Amino acid sequence: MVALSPSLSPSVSGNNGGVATVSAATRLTQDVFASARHATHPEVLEGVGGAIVDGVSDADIARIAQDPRVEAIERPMTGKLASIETESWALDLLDQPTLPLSGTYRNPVGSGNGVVIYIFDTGIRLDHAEFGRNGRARLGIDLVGGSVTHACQRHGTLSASAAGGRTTGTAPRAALVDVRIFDCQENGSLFDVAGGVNYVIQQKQGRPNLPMIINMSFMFEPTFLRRITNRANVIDESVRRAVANNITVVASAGNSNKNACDVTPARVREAITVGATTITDERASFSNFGPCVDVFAPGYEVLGASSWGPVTREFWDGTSASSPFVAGLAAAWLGVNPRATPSQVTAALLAGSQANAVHGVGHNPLLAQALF
Ligand SMILES: [Ca+2]
Repeated sequence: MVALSPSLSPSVSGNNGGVATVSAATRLTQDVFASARHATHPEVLEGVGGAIVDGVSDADIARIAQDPRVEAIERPMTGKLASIETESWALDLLDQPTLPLSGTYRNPVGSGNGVVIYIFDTGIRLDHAEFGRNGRARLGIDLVGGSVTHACQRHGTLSASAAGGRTTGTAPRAALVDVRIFDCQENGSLFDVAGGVNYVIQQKQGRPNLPMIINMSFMFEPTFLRRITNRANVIDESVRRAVANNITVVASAGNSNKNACDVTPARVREAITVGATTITDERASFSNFGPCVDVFAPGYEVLGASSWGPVTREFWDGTSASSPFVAGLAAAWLGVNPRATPSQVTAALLAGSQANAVHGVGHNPLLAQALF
């Protein structure tokens, strides 16, 4: 990924997208890469002011880095899905401030009706009973391609169910849209994250009054091949673009038992970043932590929809589960307050959370609640 200077790349300086903007960025990209012999067909990434180029040698990178129009060169990355293996004690907990569990769960008012949650993941098994028979879950865009069977990888279906599953999710009336950016082997790229965000922004611009949320249950560790300026990572920038377009973004803290500020999208201030807890309100041992985590939610041995069958459910672990639980809670509130901005959604969610409820956390021991 080569990031071009904003002043020279009109696509990064505003939301004026469209054909003219893309053309200008394309010409600039081709010009910058004219000296790299093997850099063929640079693919301009709309909105982030950069381009993806294959076949660039180290010598070419050194030369391109000298170009004053180039801000940064970023290494292609493979992200990690924020899940591990493994009842729904999780919903039970989310409607009450403290233990012990009551054995019951009351859905929030509206249950996310009228809100769209975009699931950036491995794909959703759309015909699963947890999503109903009436198309509450649908395919938005598949950036991976190939011979797709959305049952090839369970992560996306599990994530979708934590957000909007009929018996397993926090917003069982929300619309769920599959944005497939990870393949069956859990490989995903920062470019596809950016592409997915561009897709959702287009949807928002087409229907500006329709409340939208993106769930990102994954984690990337950003690295730059060469950083000329303090230019942000592509994912950081994509999340900020989404929020600037009035789309709430909820992200998993990640499962590395380390500071969430070291990974993206967890570290992005504009996103709602969610860590994982256990049935005893402890931080899950794998959950990332630190000041970049806004709130915690259940993420250990929680029940979700399984992609292996149309009615199958299974247990799973990870901040990948915690994040869509909170995305669903945000959807429920947004459904009742459809004109709210992402910062208002965040404020409402945090205000509704239970303080000092999570053990083993230095910072922000808030536990998400469906109390609004
Ligand atoms: Ca309960």
